[in-house]
Amino acid sequence: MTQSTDLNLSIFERAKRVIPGGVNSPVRAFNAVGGTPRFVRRAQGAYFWDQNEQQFTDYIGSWGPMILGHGHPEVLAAVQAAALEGFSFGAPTEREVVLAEKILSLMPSMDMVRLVSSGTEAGMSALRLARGYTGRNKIVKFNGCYHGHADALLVKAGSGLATFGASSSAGVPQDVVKDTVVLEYNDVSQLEQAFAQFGGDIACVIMEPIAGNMNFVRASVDFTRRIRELTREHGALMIYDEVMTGFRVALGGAQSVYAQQIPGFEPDITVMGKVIGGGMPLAAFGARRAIMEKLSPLGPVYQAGTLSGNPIATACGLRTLELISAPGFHEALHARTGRLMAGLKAEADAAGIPFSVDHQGGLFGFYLLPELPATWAEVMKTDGALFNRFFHGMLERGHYFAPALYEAGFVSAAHTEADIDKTVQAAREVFKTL
Ligand code: KE4
Repeated sequence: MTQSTDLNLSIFERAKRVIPGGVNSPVRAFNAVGGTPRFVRRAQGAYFWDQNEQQFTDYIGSWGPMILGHGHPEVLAAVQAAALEGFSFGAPTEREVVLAEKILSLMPSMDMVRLVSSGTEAGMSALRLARGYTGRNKIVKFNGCYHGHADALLVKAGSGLATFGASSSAGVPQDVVKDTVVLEYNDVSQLEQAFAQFGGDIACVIMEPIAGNMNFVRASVDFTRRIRELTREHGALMIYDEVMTGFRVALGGAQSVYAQQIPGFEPDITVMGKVIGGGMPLAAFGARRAIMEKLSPLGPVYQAGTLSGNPIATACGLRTLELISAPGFHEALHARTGRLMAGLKAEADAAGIPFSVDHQGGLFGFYLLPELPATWAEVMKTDGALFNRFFHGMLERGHYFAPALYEAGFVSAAHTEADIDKTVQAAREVFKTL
């Protein structure tokens, strides 16, 4: 295809004149991998078609929401019916209650939940709630974990032990991040030192249970257990950011997976998003009643939103959660994702390419590394140029993976074994070119 006939390129040039970078979220710009982003014209099932009408097998699925695949007929019907009743009221609706009850039935660590419109909003609100509940200011996050772009969370790892983070974005004053401590993920000794140093001042520890923003790095059981023990011991709250993992790695989220290995495990606050909106703007955070009742209008922690609990988004999310609650849904999704991982690994091994894989339910990660990494620094040992050649080789053949080596991948219930096998076949060809 020549540059002049590439309709993605022409719309991208036009977009860049009116939208910063031509995109409404940075990762979409392909800056990490180079080349022209594919502008999606429409999507259905496991596929989308770009401006040139090229078909792609979609392993991003809107970064997680599209767990049923695009355009599931029953979800579509629910959205269409809701739209006919009205778009937004700024007043409570029954369906918000039904959705809240459904979420709580799937995650028993929570008694109450508040619906919002994005994962960022949910994470930001959860932090404020933890600070309001404990009366403390310090928060702990981990290098490589992303929890949305709220100011206090835009922090890069300081050098040395538990130094307070330095702002990672222009426009975020150092004063705003002075109470944010950044530690190494999976580093138990650093965690223990931080709590020994200022445990009594820590409001919360926020973590991704499986770090999908490092592609796919599992928190070790020991690390998870120590966070739970130390937060309890020092009166801090454990915030589990399940925006990506929630209802995707298992029906009960990552907390249900870790509870199998840590008897009685549950976080204090859970942050959710993506799947619970089914592709519409909807996210949430929840906790035990004693914590949630600190929230306005009951308590002193303010939190609000014009479109919170939007009636069309709740219809989309509720139908999605109902459908993925079907018996065996996540087991089948785990097996399907495993087929992809095993296939890619076998082809990489046959081609002598260093390759490691991991997955849980419909979330997966692969690394052009011989062993699975456990920290951000290890993830970044990946040969970026090699990854980019793999990414573009697959893209040219119509298989759409995350355009960055530190992003996760997503399989939906719409991906058939034949789809997976075609992707593996394409990888066989691409590995030979690396
Ligand atoms: P949103 O504000 O993008 O809805 O959610 C923020 C968020 C919070 N927590 C976790 C664990 C997340 O993964 C995210 C958002 N994930 C990215 C993908 N790495 C969304 C893609 C994007 O930023 O465009």
